[in-house]
Amino acid sequence: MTASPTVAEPERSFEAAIAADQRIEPRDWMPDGYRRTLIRQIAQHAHSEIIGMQPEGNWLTRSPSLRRKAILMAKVQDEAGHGLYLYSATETLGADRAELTGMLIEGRQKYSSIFNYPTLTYADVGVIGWLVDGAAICNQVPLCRSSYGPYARAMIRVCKEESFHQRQGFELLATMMRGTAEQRKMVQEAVNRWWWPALMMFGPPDDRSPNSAQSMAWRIKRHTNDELRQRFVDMSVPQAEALGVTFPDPDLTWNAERGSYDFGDPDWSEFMQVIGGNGACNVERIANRRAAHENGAWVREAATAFARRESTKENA
Ligand code: FAQ
Repeated sequence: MTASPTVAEPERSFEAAIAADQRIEPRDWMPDGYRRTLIRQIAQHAHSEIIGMQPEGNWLTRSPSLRRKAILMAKVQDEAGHGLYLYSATETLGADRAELTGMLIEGRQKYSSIFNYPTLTYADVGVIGWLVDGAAICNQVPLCRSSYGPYARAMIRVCKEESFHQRQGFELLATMMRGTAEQRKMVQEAVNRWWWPALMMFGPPDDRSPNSAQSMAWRIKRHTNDELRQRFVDMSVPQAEALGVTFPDPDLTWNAERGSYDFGDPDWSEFMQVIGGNGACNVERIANRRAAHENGAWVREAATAFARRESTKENA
């Protein structure tokens, strides 16, 4: 990149690092907009992991066997861990975790649309693992190459764990598909309900995505929303065939010329409703998160008091 005489040295170094595909680290100078965009995206991602514990958590007490319960418990705990790494990544940018949680429960920051849909049957647990974690992996593997070091590094472990989640979902569904006609019907109905919301996880179409161009230029995002959505459709169709289920999209057809599947348009007005707070479960999800936050106040106060006492002892 040619250095402009009007651009100050720190900005030049930042632009050169981005152009050379190097990582930006917390101690490096960065434009305010870059910092703000990262805090927005990483905080929304962290909130999604934490709110995302609720739909599957709904089935913890009703898992059909001890094995399934242990697997589901481990998965839900992993999601909590992902939220914590991500909140830590926002702290390296100067954000305050308590403030971010405050913004979530006051509805001033978003979380993924997908977690505002209900989990009606046990097959939903399998479909969330297969399709929702599958979409999350598709979106997050490229984020392992995101330009901001702490975010990119957090994504490596997150993706490894999501990949276990995806396989457990597929294995659960494969087991149900080998079961009774009623179980197969339950799986197909769950796929029908989750397919379109899973496609919406990738965000609005590129021509209606206000943040994509700048995030791509800063190499925070490495692919556009539509590119990743297409990748997800292409990877999911053969998996659906292996399972013996279909997707509820009459326009889904192989396009030999493009070497990809053509597919229909999700209902973007539904997406706007859901991210505007009017999905089936938005109110319940936030009420639960708010209650957990309030019920945990004494734990945070006790931990803070303990840490203060220990540091006084050390300094004495
Ligand atoms: N839901 O201009 P763009 C998981 C918002 S983790 C809600 O395209 P951007 C693990 C967007 O924020 C799932 N809001 O935005 C798990 C923006 O609003 P703002 C979460 C959405 O940021 C599995 C506006 O629309 N993953 O599933 C959504 O460039 C199972 C305009 O959109 C991540 O967060 C949506 N789906 O691209 C856990 C990955 N889409 O802020 C439990 C990291 C868009 O201007 C169980 N994030 N919006 O008011 C990203 O890759 C990006 O932020 C996108 C959106 C691709 C989500």
